Amino acid sequence: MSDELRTSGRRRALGRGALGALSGLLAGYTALGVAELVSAAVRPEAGPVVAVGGAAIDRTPTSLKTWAIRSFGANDKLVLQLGILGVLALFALALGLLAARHRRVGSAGVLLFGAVGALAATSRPDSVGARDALPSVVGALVGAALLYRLAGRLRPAPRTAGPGGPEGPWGPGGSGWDRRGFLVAATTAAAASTGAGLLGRALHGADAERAVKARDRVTLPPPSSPASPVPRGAALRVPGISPFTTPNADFYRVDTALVVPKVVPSSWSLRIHGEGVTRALRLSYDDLLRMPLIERDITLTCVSNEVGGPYAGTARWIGVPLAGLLARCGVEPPSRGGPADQLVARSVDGMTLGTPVEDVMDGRDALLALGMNGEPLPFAHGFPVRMVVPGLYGYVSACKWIEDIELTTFDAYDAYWVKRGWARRAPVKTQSRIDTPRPFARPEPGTVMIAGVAWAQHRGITTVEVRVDDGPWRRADLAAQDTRDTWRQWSLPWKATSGRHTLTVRATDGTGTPQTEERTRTVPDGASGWHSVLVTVR
Ligand SMILES: Nc1nc2c(c(=O)[nH]1)N[C@H]1C(S)=C(S)[C@@H](COP(=O)(O)O)O[C@H]1N2
Ligand SMILES: [Mo]
Repeated sequence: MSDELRTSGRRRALGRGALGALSGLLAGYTALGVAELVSAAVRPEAGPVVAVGGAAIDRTPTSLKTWAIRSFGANDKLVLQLGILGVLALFALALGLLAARHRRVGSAGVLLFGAVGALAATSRPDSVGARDALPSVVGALVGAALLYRLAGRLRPAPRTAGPGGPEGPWGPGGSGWDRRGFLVAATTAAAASTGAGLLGRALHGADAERAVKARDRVTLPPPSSPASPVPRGAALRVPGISPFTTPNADFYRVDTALVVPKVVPSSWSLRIHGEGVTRALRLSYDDLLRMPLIERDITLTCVSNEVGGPYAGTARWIGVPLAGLLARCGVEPPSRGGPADQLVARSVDGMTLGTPVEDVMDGRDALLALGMNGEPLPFAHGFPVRMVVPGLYGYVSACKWIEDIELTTFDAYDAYWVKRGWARRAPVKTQSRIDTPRPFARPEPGTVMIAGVAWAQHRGITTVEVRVDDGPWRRADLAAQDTRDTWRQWSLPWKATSGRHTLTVRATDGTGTPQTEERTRTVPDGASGWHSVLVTVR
C-alpha cells in the first residue's frame, strides 16, 4: 500500500471516530433533555440524574458520606451531580466511538444506561412505582435511536467504488459518507433536545413557583404560648462568636434531598396512625394553623457534626405540640403501658426517622413546627411542616417535609439511618465549641477574647471551662441561659503571650456531668471529645 493511501485510511478512521464520539455525546445530551421533559410530567425526582444521585446517596458508605459533607459542605450535592454528568459524558463518548463501528452495540449501550436510570428511580424510597422509570426509559429510547441514525450516516455510502475506494470524510469531495444527512440529523437533535430540556425545566419551575406563591401567602397566627424574649444577657458582644439565634439563611442544612421538595400545602396532609392509635388522624395545613400554637427556642444539632464542627443552630420555632396530638389519637407512652415505643416520621421524599415515643410525650416541647424565626419554614428546612424534639439529634427527631407519623416499635422497624449503621436512640451529647479565635489565627499579644457556644439540649449547660496549653482549667464567663433546650454562649479574656498555644474547652451539663474527653467518631451516635484550637500569638 502506498504511504498516501495509508495516511488517508488513518485520517478516515480518525475522522469517523471523532464524529462517532460527537454522536455519542449528542445522543447522551438528547436522552437527558427528553428525560427532563418526561420527568416534568411524571415527577422531578424521577429524572435520571436526580434518581441516580439519590440512589448513590442511599448506597454511599457512611464514611464516604461524612467525608463528602466535610469536604464539600453544602455543595456536596452539586459536586455529586456534576460527577454524575461527567461520568455520563465519558460513557457517551465511548458508546459513540463504539457505534461508529458497531452501531447496534453502541445504541444498545444507551439503552443499558436507561435501564440503570430506571432502576435507580424505581428503587428510591420515595418512588411511586413503575411510572418513575418513564423519564429514563423514554430518554434512552430516543437517545439510542438518534445514535443509531447518526452512526448510519457515518458509514460509507454503498456505491460502486472506483479504484481509489470510497472517500473518507476528509477526503476530496467527502462523498464517502452522508455528510449532509449527518449534519442535518445532528443539528436537529441538538436543537430539539435543548428545547425539550428547557421546556422540562420550565414545567418544573412552574410547579415550584406554585409552592413558592403558596408559602408567600401564609401568615402564621400569633402563638397562644409565646416564647419569653431571649434574656438580654444571653447574647454576648464578642466579635466572631456564633449569634445566639441563627438566621435562617445561615442555618446549617443536612439532608439527602438532591432537589429540595417544594410542597404545595393545599395538596398536603399529615397522617397519624399505627399501633395503639385508637383514633387515626389526617390533618391539613389549615387544620394545624387553626390549633393552639406554641413558640420555643430550640437548638438543633446533627449527629454528623465533628467536634468543633458547624452543624448546630438555634431558632425560634412555632408549632403544634406533638404530645397533645398523639394523646388525641389515643397514644399512651410506653411508661403508661402504650404498645408503641417508636414514632416513625416519613417525609414526602421517602426519608424515615425514628423517635422514642417516651421522649416525645415526657413533657418536653416536641413540636410539629410550622414556623422558624418568625416566618413559615423555609423550603430547605422542611416547609410546610417538620418535627423538632429538644435533646435529640436531628436524624432521630427532626423530619422535614413530614407527611406521615406511624406508631410502631424499635423491634419492628429500622429507620433510614439506622439501616445504615447509626444508633436507634441518639440523645444529644454535651459539646462545646471555640468560635474565636479561629484555628491557626495569629492574634497580637495582649488580651484576646476566647469565646464560643456550648450545648446539651434539654439538660442545659452549667459550667464552661477553658485551658491554655497544659495550664489549669479556668471557668469561662457564661452568658445567661435562655432555656435548657438552647445552647449557651461563653467567653474568657486571655492574656496572650507570644508563641504557639493550644486552647481547649469543655462544658458541664445541667445534671452535673462533665463533657467527656474521650474522642469518638460521629458514627454511630455522635462525636464526643474536647474541642481544641491551635493559635500562634505574634
Ligand atoms: N426529610 C428529611 N428530613 C430530615 C433529614 C433528611 O435527610 N430528610 N435529615 C435530618 C438530619 S440528619 C438533620 S441533622 C436535620 C437537619 O435539619 P436542617 O437541615 O433544617 O438543619 O434534619 C433531619 N430531617
Ligand atoms: Mo443530622
